[in-house]
Amino acid sequence: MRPKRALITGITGQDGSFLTELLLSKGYEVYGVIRRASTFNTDRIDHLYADPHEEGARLRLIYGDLADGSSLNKMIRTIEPDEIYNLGAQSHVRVSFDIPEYTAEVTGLGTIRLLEGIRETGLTPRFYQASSSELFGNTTEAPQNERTKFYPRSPYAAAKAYAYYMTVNYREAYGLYACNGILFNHESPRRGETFVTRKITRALANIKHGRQRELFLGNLEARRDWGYAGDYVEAMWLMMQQPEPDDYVIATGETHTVREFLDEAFGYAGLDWHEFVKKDPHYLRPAEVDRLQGDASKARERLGWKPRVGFKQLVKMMVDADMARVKQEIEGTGK
Ligand code: NAP
Ligand code: F7E
Repeated sequence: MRPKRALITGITGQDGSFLTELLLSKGYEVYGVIRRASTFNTDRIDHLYADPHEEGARLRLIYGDLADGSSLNKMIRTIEPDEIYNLGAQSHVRVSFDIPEYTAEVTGLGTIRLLEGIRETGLTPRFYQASSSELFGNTTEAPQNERTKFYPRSPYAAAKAYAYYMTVNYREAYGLYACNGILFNHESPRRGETFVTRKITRALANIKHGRQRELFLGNLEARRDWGYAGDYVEAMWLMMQQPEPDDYVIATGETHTVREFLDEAFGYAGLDWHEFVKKDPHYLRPAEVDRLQGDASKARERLGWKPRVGFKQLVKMMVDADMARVKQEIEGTGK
């Protein structure tokens, strides 16, 4: 029997790298979609990548794009995956206000291109859609669960809402095993540098080592339910192993402000953030999501999933990793 095959879009991103590690550890063959870029963009998965000609190499990277349906169709037809994880997206909420049309194209329509690709081939891979707590947006209900009404507050969230409903629709209309993981914010040392947690821990490490004096931020009062990405990819996999497809909220149940993240991170490094942080309206959003807090009881009961890493541990992990990285850079360059 051949090993299970997974196709992952967004493999070069934070979640793609953790999911690839998990699936390889479970014996899967992993096929990852990468975009052509003018510089290398595979640093998060380079440690996993073996020479494609090497016998037994179980991670393969293929050029494609969520904006290019023909590349996706060809991949599905030739790879014949058992599971498809759609993690690819223009995933930055603030940036989605600057490039709303492109965000809709990739984050929204990219999903329908994959779903149609599956339908046209007549294959029956299981399908995971990376849905987001941003769907809840301006809701007044707390905590949010699978029954909470959506109220998207950005082009990103509106594109994710379209993708969410198309995933449900293909499940109901065509009997596809398709599920939405409605994941609340999840972070790690591999988090993109422009998301607020990583922006803070990276700047903190530079400040501590005398390489930066100021950190410019937007709204410090926003509340998020921050978990650890390594825990959350396990939930993705579990959703894909059930007798029936369904949608699940994945969250820690705790909520903290950006200000509390600053307290925890700078406090851990023995610094007072008030001396370094400056407000910059550039980082405010035309419409903000003020408060998110998830209720993952359904995932706990049906999937047996629960988060292992708590808020303080997550902050420490990210600060330690950025401190180590900056130290290494300084030792390497002498600056
Ligand atoms: P990320 O680090 O920003 O990674 C996004 C990935 O999408 C990258 O691999 C990127 O490739 C790829 N991508 C972008 N445009 C693409 C296109 N046109 N065609 C194909 N691939 C494209 O995001 P993440 O944090 O890992 O999140 C993974 C998914 O979960 C995303 O869909 C995100 O919206 C969603 N989500 C994230 C969170 C969170 O807190 N992290 C929570 C809920 C949902 P390049 O490397 O080439 O740019
Ligand atoms: O912002 C505030 C900002 O960009 C968090 C994506 O993975 O999670 C992520 O979206 C909060 C917001 O994440 C800065 O206004 C203050 O209230 O880290 P973020 P996000 O917008 O919650 C969801 C679940 C996703 O699905 C998305 O893909 O922090 N904030 N000052 C700032 N945010 C940023 N980025 N930069 C600042 O300077």
